[in-house]
Formats: sequence, structure tokens, C-alpha cells
Amino acid sequence: MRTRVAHFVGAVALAAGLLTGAPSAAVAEPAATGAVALYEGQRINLLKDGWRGAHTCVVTTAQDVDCYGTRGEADAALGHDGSAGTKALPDCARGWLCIFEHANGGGRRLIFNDEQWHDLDQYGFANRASSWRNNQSRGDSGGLQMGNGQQIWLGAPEYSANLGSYNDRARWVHG
Ligand SMILES: [Ca+2]
Repeated sequence: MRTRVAHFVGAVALAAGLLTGAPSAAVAEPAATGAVALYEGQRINLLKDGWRGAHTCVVTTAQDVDCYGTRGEADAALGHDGSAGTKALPDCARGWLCIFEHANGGGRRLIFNDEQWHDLDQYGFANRASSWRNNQSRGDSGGLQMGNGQQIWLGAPEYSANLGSYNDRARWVHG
């Protein structure tokens, strides 16, 4: 019975970890190896090489990242007509969580939709996000975690054109 109880406690701890999925101070940060993306036929390391002029990088998974030189190219690749949306909204294809370098959807754009935390440093995007939009399925909240562990969540479909006191502080993102 002792064993069963211990097992049960372990399962709960594991489930709690999966539910929050949040990186904690107890977990060592991954080495800053950088995410590798395909851009204009070449593999670039977004951390070590920088974005090389790319405007939007699409993170399907940490191992499957595609970057595009313009907003339009990225939207076309995602089957999204960005010109159809209202200019008042940060532009973000349906099914994705978009974070932007500047307020109001300006500057470079990095987008996610998988259900796990990504270290923005790996994408050369730590402490850069200034606005975000969640255009995933209703109920699929997206999250940002600051370097100090603070988390904020954005429901779907919602957006924030200005991260305010969280501006340029996000270190992790959850799609
Ligand atoms: Ca910024």
C-alpha cells in the first residue's frame, strides 16, 4: 500500500507538471544552442546568426521552423490573407499565436501553435515581444512567461496591442 501511495503522489506531481508545463527555477535552462530555421533555402540559427532579414518565423515545432522575408510571404505559406483583416488588429493567421517585436503588431513576428513552452532566447526573441495575438481555436489560451517567472495568459481569440508593463520582458511562450 505504501508503494501505491507513493506512486499516486508521483503521478499527481507529474500531472501537475504537465498541466502547467511551466519552466521552473528548479529546472536547468537548456543550453543556448539556438533554433535552426529554413530561410530562403538556407538553414540559419536564429540565436547565433540572427534573423538575416526575415520578417516572420513560423514555429511548427522546435525542430520545424520556417522563416519568410515578408509578412505577405508568410501569410501565403499559411494560407492566410493578411490584407483582408482590419489594420487595427495585429495580423495573425487563424490557428496561430503570434508575438510581435513592436506594439500594434509591428516589427518582426514569431508564431507558434504547439502545446508546450518554448524558450524565446533560442529564437533570438528573448525580451523583445511588445504585442501579441491569439488566433488559435477558442479556448486554446496562449502564455508568456517573464524571466522572473511571472506568467500572463491570452485567451482565443484575443489580442493585446501593447504588452504594457510586460513589454520586452517575455522569455518563454506557450502556444
Ligand atoms: Ca519589443
